[in-house]
Amino acid sequence: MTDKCILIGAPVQDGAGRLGCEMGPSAYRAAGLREALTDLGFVVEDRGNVAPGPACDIVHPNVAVHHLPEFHAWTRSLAEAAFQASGEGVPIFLGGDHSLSAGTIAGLSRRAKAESREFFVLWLDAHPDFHTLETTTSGNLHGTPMAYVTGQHGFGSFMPPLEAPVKPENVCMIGLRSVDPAERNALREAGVLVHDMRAVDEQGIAPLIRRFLERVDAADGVLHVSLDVDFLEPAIAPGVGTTVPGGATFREAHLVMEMLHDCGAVRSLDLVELNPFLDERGRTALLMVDLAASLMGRRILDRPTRSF
Ligand code: 5AB
Ligand code: MN
Ligand code: MN
Ligand code: MN
Repeated sequence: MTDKCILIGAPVQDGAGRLGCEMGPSAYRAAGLREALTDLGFVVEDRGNVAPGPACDIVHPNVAVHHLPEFHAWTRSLAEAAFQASGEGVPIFLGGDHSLSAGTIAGLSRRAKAESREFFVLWLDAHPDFHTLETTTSGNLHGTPMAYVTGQHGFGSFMPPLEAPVKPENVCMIGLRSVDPAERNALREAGVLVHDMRAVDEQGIAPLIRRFLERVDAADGVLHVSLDVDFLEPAIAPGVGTTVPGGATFREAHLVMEMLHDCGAVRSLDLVELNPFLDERGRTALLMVDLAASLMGRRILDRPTRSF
């Protein structure tokens, strides 16, 4: 990893079904993300918040779909911001709902291609977010970014073209416990590597992560990590609109982050779906900052004492 971290706020909330994610970037700043990274020895540059690109008129025949023009506009500007920043340091995207990953991953994958590196994504989430514009029934576009970036059917005339679609077999999803039937079929057909919560319970999270990281290493690949707050057990991370019981524990989540740090392949990170309006005295924001610090190299024994 380089010694430079670039913080990029992505106050996106139109992809979610309720308001509040727009406040996410401010909450991460208030929770001390910059300070945590500075303490680790990084040079931290906070680029402030990205603004969406110009809006255009697009309407999809699926009447459930809402805020498609905004999704398009954010995807364009975030893809550009991600492409630029990933050439200069380790970008950390402060969400914002998960629709922002359509943009960040599109830009990061373009960067990897420009550098002739194999690109991988680790998706830590209760949900696969693998709906197409046709299959979503909620119409909430935070349920679609992985389908978009892997070039699934039907985004072509509605969304910015992808310069470098992500290979579905280079995506590993861990923590899933809420998958819609259309997503289940599409994931299987596309060949995405999926580990649901049952796999975590039966096999332990470490072997699942290790196997994937070995593949990244064998390909000398670069890895992007997309961390949805709802990957975590709601009891420790209540500040999210889409809680699903049975999430990753504090210890599992930290272990994943520490293994990711040790592998040395992580080049970028999304912190998504934090809804500060639903949080309790900032504890979810603080936990996400803590996890980001673990990923960037903080050892668990070095964590400052803090009660959650
Ligand atoms: B999140 C659901 N599959 O499409 C849908 O939180 C949930 O970014 C999507 O993972 C959850 O609305 C999106 C039911
Ligand atoms: Mn998600
Ligand atoms: Mn989710
Ligand atoms: Mn969510």
